[in-house]
Amino acid sequence: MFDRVLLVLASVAAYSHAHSPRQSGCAHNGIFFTPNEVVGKTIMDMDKNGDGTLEQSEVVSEFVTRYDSNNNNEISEAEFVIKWMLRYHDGRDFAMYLFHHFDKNDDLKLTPADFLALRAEIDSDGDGKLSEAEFRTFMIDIYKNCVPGI
Ligand SMILES: [Ca+2]
Ligand SMILES: [Ca+2]
Ligand SMILES: [Ca+2]
Repeated sequence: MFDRVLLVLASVAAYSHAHSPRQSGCAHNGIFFTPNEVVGKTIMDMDKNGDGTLEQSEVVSEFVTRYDSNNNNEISEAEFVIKWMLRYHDGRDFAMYLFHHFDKNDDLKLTPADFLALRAEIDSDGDGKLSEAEFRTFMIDIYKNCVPGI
C-alpha cells in the first residue's frame, strides 16, 4: 500500500515537472525573445496583407517560400528546424517540438494536409477564419506545454 502511494506521488511529481513552463530546454531562446515576441514575428511574417487574419494562402505561401529549401512542396523536419531557429532564435528542442505539433498526420513532413488540419484546430470560434488572437493563443499554449525530446 505504502509503495503504491509513493508510486503515485512520484508520477504526480514527474507530471508537474514536465508541464511547468520555463523549466525545460524549450524555453531557451538565443537572443532572449519571449514567446510573445516570437509569436508576434510569426504573425507579421504570415499576415502578408496585414489585415489581422491569416488566410490559408498566406500561411501556405509563408511556409513554402521560407522553409521548403529544396522546392519539393513538402517541409522536412530538418528544413523546418534550421529555418525556425535561424529566424526566431528558439532552441532546437522547441523547434522540433513545434514541427511535430504541426505535423498532424505524423508523416514527418509538413504539407497542405497538415495546414488544413491545423487550421480547424486553431479556429476556436469556428468562423472559418484564423484571427491573430486565435493563432497567438494556440502558439502560447505550445510554448507552455513544450517538453524536450517529444
Ligand atoms: Ca491576411
Ligand atoms: Ca504531415
Ligand atoms: Ca476564427
